[in-house]
Amino acid sequence: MTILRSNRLSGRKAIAVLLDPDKLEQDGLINLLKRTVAHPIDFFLVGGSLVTNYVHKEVIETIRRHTSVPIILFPGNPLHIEPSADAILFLSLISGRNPEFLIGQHVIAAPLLKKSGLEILPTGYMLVDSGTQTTVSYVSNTMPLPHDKPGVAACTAMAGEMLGLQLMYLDAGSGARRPVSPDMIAAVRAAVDLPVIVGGGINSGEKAYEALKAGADLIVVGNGIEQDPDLLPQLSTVVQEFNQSVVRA
Ligand code: 1GP
Repeated sequence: MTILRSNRLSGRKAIAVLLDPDKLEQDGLINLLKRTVAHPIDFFLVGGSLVTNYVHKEVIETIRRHTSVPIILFPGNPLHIEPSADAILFLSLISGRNPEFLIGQHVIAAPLLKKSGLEILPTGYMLVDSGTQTTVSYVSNTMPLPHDKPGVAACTAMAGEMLGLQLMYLDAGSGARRPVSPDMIAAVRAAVDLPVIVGGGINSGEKAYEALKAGADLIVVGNGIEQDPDLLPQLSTVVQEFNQSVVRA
């Protein structure tokens, strides 16, 4: 995923659509995949905190049949490793203080990942309070970063970068009522030289624009597109417009 690093340097923006294998229904997925031809995206993220079916492989096969968009796993735990994807976000939950999600699960996953052939993307994962408790905060038994403390997020990201993490992911949580604030995105962007991923509650073109303008290099959208497939063209256009201005500059 060197593209993410070169995007960070060039100022180009990217969008990923998050597919939660638990919520997918085959016809809806195929329609969405077909629409990404006319309304391009950069990545599919596949995963969720709780996955209750053995469908990762099937979902990945379906994506491959219809598009050539790279597929990145967004795992909730080592059970979600599926070698047929392209890459995996190797998440260290640095907003929390639960050793299981900072290093414990990683030890369990490491030998399988080594054999998998997946590209490993060491990622500092920061949950940000969105007003209600999220599944991932509950399952990981961690407290999210306070919504209005961009300085704490910036210091957390700096420490993550110093530890060698290569991507930073600010996540307000799936279906968050309020996304990560532009102030926090800007503070993290200024604090590290790494690509910054932002997700959770981005369910309109305006929110996508705000996140990108504040400094997100990659936005992740799940629920918004699940609930309204017509959001895809809007979001794809917002990203393309940003990138046209980069080319012009
Ligand atoms: C959640 O960042 C992702 O982990 C996406 O969130 O489903 O709210 O878009 P949404």
